[in-house]
Amino acid sequence: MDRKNCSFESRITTTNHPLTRKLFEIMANKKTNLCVAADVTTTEELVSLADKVGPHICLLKTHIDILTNFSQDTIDKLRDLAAKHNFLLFEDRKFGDIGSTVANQYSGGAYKIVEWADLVTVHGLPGDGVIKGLVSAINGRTRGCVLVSQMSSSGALTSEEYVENCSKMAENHTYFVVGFVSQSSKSGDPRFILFTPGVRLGKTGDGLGQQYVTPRSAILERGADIIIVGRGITQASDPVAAAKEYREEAFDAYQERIKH
Ligand code: 5IU
Repeated sequence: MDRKNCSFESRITTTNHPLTRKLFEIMANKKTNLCVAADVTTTEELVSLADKVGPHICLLKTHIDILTNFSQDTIDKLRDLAAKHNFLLFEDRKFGDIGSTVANQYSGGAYKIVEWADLVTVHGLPGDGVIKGLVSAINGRTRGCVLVSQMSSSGALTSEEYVENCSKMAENHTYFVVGFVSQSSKSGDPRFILFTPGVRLGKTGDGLGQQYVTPRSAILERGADIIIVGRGITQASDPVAAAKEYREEAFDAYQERIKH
């Protein structure tokens, strides 16, 4: 069973991870495989954007530390909107330290990420202690991580071997790892979700190393299950219209892929 030929519905039963299952269910029921990267810098903008694009997304990706006015209220509102529109919260923290440190970064500090983010990103670089450290901080909550196995930026140091080793790490920790942030599909394992950033219509880069492909190319050529779109939506003159456009293009490409 190759991941790329399977519907999201049919992949639900391939995994016991409650968040992988939930995400497949949301994608299948809402008919969306769009994740918006909500890279805005105030709570007001974040909450307003999440409410507007909420009906069109399966996942909202945040960089919570770029907010200038973060507070518990930010989290209360985000969680309410996630429940209202049925999407998950995904903090792109890219944990990349020893287990003991990431456990503190996950559960403590100003952001207490473990209390509100369903999913977080993690670098495999430190070895699997990074995963064990995060898991030690969960305390019975339903949480998961996405391993960054390749980056979209030019000159990224993620070699083929690194990508392979991230796949092995994921296979050893399926109780926590939901999938990969990647630019290509190495694993055909239907349990793992492939998230692909660096997606934008009408642009090939941002002048600071970001490299873009279209939603169709991400899904049909690179094997993405979920596309992650930031400025293509947040900086559009009409973010809701843009979200609809990316959503339709991405879901159509997914449907085309599973037909073959
Ligand atoms: N992001 C990437 N590339 C990566 C990883 C994460 O762009 O390889 I891992 C993040 C950075 C930003 C979003 O939050 O995804 C993409 O935003 P734009 O669509 O605005 O470029």
